[in-house]
Amino acid sequence: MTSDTRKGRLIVLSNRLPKGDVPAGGLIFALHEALSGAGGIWIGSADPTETADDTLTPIGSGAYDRFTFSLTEAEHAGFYLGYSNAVLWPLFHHRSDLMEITGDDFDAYAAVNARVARALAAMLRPDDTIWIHDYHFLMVASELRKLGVGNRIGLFLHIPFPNVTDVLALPQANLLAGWLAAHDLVGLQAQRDVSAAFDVLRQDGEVQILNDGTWIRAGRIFAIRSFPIGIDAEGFAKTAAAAPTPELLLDPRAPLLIGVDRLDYSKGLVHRFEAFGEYLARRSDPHMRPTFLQIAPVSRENVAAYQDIREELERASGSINGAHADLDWTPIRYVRHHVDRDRIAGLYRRADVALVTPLADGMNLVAKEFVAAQDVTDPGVLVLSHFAGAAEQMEAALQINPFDQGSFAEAIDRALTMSLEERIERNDALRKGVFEQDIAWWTQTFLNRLSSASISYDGGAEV
Ligand code: ADQ
Repeated sequence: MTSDTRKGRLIVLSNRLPKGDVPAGGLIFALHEALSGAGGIWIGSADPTETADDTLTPIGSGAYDRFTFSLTEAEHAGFYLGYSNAVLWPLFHHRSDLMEITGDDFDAYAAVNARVARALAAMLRPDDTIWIHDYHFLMVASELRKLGVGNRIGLFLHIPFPNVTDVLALPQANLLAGWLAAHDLVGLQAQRDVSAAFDVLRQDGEVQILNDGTWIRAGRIFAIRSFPIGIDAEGFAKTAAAAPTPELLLDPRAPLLIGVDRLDYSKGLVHRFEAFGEYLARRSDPHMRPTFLQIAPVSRENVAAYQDIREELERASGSINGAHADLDWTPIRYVRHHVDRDRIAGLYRRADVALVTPLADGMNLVAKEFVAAQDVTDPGVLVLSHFAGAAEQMEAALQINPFDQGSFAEAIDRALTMSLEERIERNDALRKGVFEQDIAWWTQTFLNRLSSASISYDGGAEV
């Protein structure tokens, strides 16, 4: 891994930021490390209050300083629950049918983005680098440019990029190219996202592609590339190896499948439950009685589409268990609360199969965590959807189409009956990628690319 070549402070903007101890592993820890290296600032959102203004509130300092920007309850509803999570999130996950478009929500989004930009501009030094995270802040860079800020600005989008026809469903579709072009570097998870972004940019009359593959709009050159996010593979592997055997009240030899997701319609949970039901109905070995443990804590409960998915899932698990359960066997165990990382790591290691089968997902870190957690001498099998960004890197997984229930069910059967030799071969190949392109690799690759004087092109991807 190359070291960070950036000069000056790093300023990170993300909706969430650590308000207390920084958790080991994961994105938050990687950003904490990057900030600790050169010193810098981390800005995130405060809990909503009655009034809001342009000042940033310090919430802690050390190797770097942490601040929050303020927002009112109404802005939280419009900026966060509304435009971010009920417009951009469904749109970028190819679910424009779930968008709840209101002009007020966009106004709140624009106002919060503009306020964050003003607050940021007031503290900037000329050699600071700004790293913006995710869809909550698509307009911050263009607001900063309007204020005359010439600093390097990078954006990393953790979710998929919508295709060109999806984007037409956004009332602000004509503004998107301008928002992107205000950055120096836009990082996306997968090469397919880069292709989608290129298609969208080509629709904009003012954007031109340059010979080196960068883009120019209104005199500004910018680049769009993929930087597939990784995990703290070493740390996670150690946690999994040290985790106590999970208390599942299962026969230790009974096959266990696991799913770990936020409860979100993009994660394909209903399709997954139904495919497992179909597998049970026509499994090759009727004596095999596997248990599928799905951990899916509720998220974004104030957005209507999230209440619907919760009800659908409860119906699906009830009917599958109703059809197949026995006195000593519950085929689906559905846990709706948060489970500690250590226990999740131990469950991954105990599991024979992981079902990571989203309908759309930027990357999906669970796929990588499952691989890192395995015992290399007797590993489990990763069943992975083509629609997770991780599918581009994880070719050795058993890849499936979650919309095709029959072949999905067959893949579950195949995973549960796979030979030790094939499991080891696949796991070794997956492990190599997960350990080489880990979270530290991702942070450094993005920041080095952002700081390099001439952003060059060699195919649109870092891999
Ligand atoms: P998420 O949609 O949150 O992230 P994911 O990548 O799977 O999805 O990350 C979830 C993280 O939370 C994992 O570390 C997982 O272990 C943990 N987690 C999930 N369910 C949990 C549970 N029930 N209990 C405890 N922990 C749980 C977004 C994008 C992804 C992208 C990431 C990072 O949607 O596509 O991979 O950001 O860029």
